[in-house]
Amino acid sequence: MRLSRYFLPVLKETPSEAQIVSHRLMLRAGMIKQQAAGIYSWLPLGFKVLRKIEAIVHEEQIRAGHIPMLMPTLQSADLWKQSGRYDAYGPEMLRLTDRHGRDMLYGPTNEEMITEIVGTYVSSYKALPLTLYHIQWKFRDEVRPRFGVMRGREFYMKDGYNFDLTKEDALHAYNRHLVSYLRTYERMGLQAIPMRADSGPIGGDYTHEFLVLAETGESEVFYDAAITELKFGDREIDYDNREECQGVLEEFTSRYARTDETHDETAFAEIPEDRRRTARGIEVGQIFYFGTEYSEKMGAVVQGPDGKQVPLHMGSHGIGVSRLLGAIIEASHDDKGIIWPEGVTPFHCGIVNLKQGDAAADAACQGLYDALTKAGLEPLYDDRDERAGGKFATMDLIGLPWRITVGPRGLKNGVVELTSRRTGESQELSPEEAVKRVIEIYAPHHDHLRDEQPMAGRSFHTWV
Ligand code: P5A
Repeated sequence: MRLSRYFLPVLKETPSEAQIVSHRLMLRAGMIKQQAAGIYSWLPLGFKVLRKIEAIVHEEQIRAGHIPMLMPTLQSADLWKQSGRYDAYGPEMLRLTDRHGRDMLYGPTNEEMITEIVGTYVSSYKALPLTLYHIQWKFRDEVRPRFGVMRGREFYMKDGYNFDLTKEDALHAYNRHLVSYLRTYERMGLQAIPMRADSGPIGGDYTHEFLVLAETGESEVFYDAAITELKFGDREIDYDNREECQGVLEEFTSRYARTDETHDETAFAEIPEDRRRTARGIEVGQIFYFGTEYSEKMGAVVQGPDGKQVPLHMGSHGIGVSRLLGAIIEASHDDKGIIWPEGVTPFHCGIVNLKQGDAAADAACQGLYDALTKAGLEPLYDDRDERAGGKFATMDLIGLPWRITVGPRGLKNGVVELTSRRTGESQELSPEEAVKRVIEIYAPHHDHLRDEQPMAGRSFHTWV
């Protein structure tokens, strides 16, 4: 993309309504625009990151064997009357009436609808295990929408639902989700710690929240610092292997880590004092196992191996896809702007032309642009006729992790400069070497840069 042809309405002023850094930076970098309290338009740059995050979520869900689908945003109130949550949900539910006077609502979550779907089509245990998910807009009429996309009213969520014959099978689904979530967040450059949580209105005995530590987080958390040493890394997991998934769950939940709702002072006091931490965190996901409550109410009953009719064991699992943009920025920025992790960056590399109109500089920039594009990467070429300082400030603000700077002086010596946004370190390289280096940097994030088939036949079609 050439910046002169893009739509990137960056703001010079710091917007006064934004209280936390991620909200400020998203507004300043021209990623979002507020349309009403807690409701945003996703401008091109923000939309691009949203799609990258969504693509990672899809890939990791599909890797774990979960099946994508799409349910509507509007739901019939009848479903919720059946589960008993129509009244229980209270003023957070946005209720509407259609022209025929039918009660409708904008879905805050989809337990009822998916259970009704599965109840309609699945009649035998032979169709199990089954985990369906979608990524869809939700609406919760929050009392205090704030912090931009972090606590919106309209927000984008991945929500998945498992259907199993037995509690044991459903707990394997729970473990599988925990493992796939660890992998998902790490690919986005985030450490999200699973913490024992309270199940709230969803109900059930088993639940973990995933928290990203950040001073601006809305949740108070208590944990053993040893947990932050754990890394999922690039281990290959066989998601069908129960012991393996259980093992990862045990490893990542072996240390004390709880939200304030489940905090236990006595257990906390047993952690050596130098490892005891009280901090704040951003909840980027939550998983639940809640048994047969919904399946009994919504009629998701199947014939078991012994011919008897049994209600299905269920769980639900959510990732705050739009909230993740805020969480990533809270975890990765400096006083100049955002620093995107390579896994989610909207463009892979900025190209800054120090002297637009200089024949050699223009040609070198175009050459870099073409070479990176041909390799399957997306550069953002600042081809505007602006002074260098302004171009650097924009690149720093929007946070591309790598920048190639091209100027007539360097070109005389056959070099351009490759700069890391994170460390600020620069290297002088020939244009060819710079391209090679950028490809190497992104190779771990893109199958095609490693000459490999993308997850043979299982990759979600991405169009970012
Ligand atoms: C699990 C999936 C559920 O709704 N039902 C289906 C379960 N869980 S949850 O914890 O309530 O939400 C899942 C994740 O969605 C994000 N989230 C939000 N993001 C932005 N603005 C909001 N107002 C908001 N509310 C929830 C969180 O990341 C949460 O973990």
